[in-house]
Amino acid sequence: MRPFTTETLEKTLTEKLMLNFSKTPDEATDQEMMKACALVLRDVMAIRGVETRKKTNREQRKRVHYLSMEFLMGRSLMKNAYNLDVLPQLKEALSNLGFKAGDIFEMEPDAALGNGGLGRLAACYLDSMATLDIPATGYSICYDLGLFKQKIVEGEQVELPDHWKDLGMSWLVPKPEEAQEVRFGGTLREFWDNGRLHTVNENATTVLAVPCDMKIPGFGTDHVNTLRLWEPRATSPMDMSLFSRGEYLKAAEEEAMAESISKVLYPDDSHEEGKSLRLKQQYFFVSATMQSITTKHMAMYGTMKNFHEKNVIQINDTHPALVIPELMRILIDDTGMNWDDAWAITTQSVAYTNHTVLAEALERWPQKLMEQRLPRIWQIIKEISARWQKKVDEYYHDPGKTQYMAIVWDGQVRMANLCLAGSMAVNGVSALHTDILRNDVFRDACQMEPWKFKNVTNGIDHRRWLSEINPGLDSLIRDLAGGDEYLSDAMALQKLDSYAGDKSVLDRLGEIKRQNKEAFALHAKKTRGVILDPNSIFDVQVKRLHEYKRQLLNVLHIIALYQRLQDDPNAITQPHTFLFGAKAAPGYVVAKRIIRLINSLEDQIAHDPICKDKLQVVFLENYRVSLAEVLMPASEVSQQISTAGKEASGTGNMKFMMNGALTVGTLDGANVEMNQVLGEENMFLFGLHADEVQQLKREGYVPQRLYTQNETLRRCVDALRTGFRDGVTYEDLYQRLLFGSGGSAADEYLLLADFASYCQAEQDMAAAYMDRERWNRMSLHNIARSGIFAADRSVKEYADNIWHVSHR
Ligand code: 26W
Repeated sequence: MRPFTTETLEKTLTEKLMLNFSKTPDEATDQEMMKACALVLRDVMAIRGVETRKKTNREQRKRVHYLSMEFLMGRSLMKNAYNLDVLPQLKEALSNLGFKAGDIFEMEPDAALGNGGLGRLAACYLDSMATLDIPATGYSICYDLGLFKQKIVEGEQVELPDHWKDLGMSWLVPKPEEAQEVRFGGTLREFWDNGRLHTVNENATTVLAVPCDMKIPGFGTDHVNTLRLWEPRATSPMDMSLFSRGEYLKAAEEEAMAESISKVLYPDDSHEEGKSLRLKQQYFFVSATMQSITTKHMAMYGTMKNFHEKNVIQINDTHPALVIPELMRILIDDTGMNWDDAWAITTQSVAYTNHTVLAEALERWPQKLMEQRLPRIWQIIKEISARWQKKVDEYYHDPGKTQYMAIVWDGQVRMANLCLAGSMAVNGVSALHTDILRNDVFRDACQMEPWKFKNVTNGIDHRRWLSEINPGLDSLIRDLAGGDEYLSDAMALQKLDSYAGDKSVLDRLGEIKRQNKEAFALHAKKTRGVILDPNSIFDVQVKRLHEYKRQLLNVLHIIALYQRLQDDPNAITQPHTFLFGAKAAPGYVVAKRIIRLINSLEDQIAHDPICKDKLQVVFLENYRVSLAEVLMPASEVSQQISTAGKEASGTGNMKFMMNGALTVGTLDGANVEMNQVLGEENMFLFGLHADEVQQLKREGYVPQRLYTQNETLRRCVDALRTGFRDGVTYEDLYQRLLFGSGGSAADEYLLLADFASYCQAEQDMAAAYMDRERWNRMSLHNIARSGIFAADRSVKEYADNIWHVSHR
């Protein structure tokens, strides 16, 4: 049911402004209006949230608890208005009150409580879980600062703090009455009572965890779920007795210690950090979450024996893996259960999703740190480890396997192995990735317990990533594919396929893209002062900067094009704009150098008259959810060019596809499944396959040989050494490709091996672009067949095959 008409919305907004800011609409600022909108929608969601909870309780339904260190939510105003079915009414009401809806939406900061794919996936799944009427709660930390804001200063990335809460807080409701105490450090005391050994954690430092709840409305339903973000507080805020004894510095210190836990989001998505603060963050949110879940369960059922029947704990990578020992601790220490019963319940409650096979991203914690910071948890992990080791040993009788599968080994706790032991399900995020888990990374665990291993290919919220951000395309789809059916059934997009021969439809599709390109060009001019040419191909690579994602391969190809233009100014007939957007982890030196390089190249090409109206490179500063929302509808080429076997799935690839961009890509992650629905003829594939990559590495890969043999390649790579007109040279990147550096092998990610094949794919793509009708047809097929990449499909698979919860 639509909660407002334009008129009632106008009235309610006016009241809100009055009550909260003592202002009438004509006095209110855009900021105040944005807050008023948030508060008004929040009220509706609060009411529906209560109904949802009551219904769930009445029906005693199983609940999903989705734990993630990251939720990359982006903006919520337009999204919530959309899901509550009041978006047109809100726009009209704002306009009637003298505001521009677009300006109000622009006021909202992104809630960037995440790095990249893993965090955005969590946000998309929240939307689908609510839409499918699944009783689900997300849990994370209420970081004070989101992911850093990126500024480019003289070509280099500079990180600035992201104070998202100033305005972003409007969506959050603190629930101090549901606070939990989390204990760190201290000592253990054991004693016998009633024939049972008890363990108590004494002299621990306690930190209070206060939930801040954000409501998540579903689409086409009144179901409303919650994202619960934990905020740490010192247990005794500013102890007054300390004050009177003149020890207020100590009191302040305690408060600062507690609050440091939620200061920042770790900005690294590729390297395991091993820092004590991160361990504190993990245990803080995991312990608060488990206590909150079990307390509610006990209140409702009065027993923990049926916990696994009524709850499922989904963990987003290993970051929340401490739920396993934490649930054990609660079951054993707080409810007096024996080990075996507690283990049976735990291992039927927890499910683990893996999101990366990069060795350097697999979390390991120093045993010492665990022991000091979390003595009881460490004790439980030791016991889990010992029992798991025994099981493995009895199965394999192979010391090599025992070592590989060990949870505690060589002074370290390996979180992935803890998850394999303690979960009922382990899943990869694309068919290829799951194959690699089954046959390679987790091979031994999979042979021992094959039933645990599942695949759930990722998906995206197509209502946000298509309907909401691309109104032109949305209206074409409504005209061709049976109205708004596709919003709740993304497979309905398939109906577009039957228009492949309809010239007028293809023209309209081309026109929509053209308009989106113009809108993006306007945006780029306003925000960055760059002039884009809407007649050129918009060829886009946006994602975190990492060597395995091979932004550098893209750069090498652009250098090749540039050099070709030098030799023959008529070599390019089709103008080409290469757009990049990427944040580098602040400590990832090579990634930052690649950003510097892209900016040097942008500058070089911009100042070369030969390139005018032919070639342009643009580095888009501060890539984030809200920038992606204007960029995706305008994109024509999607660069998905990771070394095969390295990108677990990719989800940007799906956003491009849904908005009609064509993919230039390797057979990696979900590109493989895109290829299955599209065929070779609707994308531009290139490069080594995952097995060929492995084979080449085994045989011994010598990039210098390719460098010597391939003249074009040699000239590009040499250009790194020579540098550009800004006087910056890239000898370091040159060395890294040809000889390796910093402990990494020469051309670790096989750029040189895939170079020739990549250039060919780009050439085929540019040729296809010249035939507008053919291009638009390919684009139509991409949109039509993107339905399987809707998050609704993924979440249904989790619900049916892993969670065993009912859904709409
Ligand atoms: C410990 C540091 C750290 C932090 C985050 C290591 C690894 C991560 C994530 C697992 C990285 C990540 O975001 N992975 C991405 O997850 C997406 C959603 O499944 C996939 O689509 C991407 O392919 C994968 O790189």
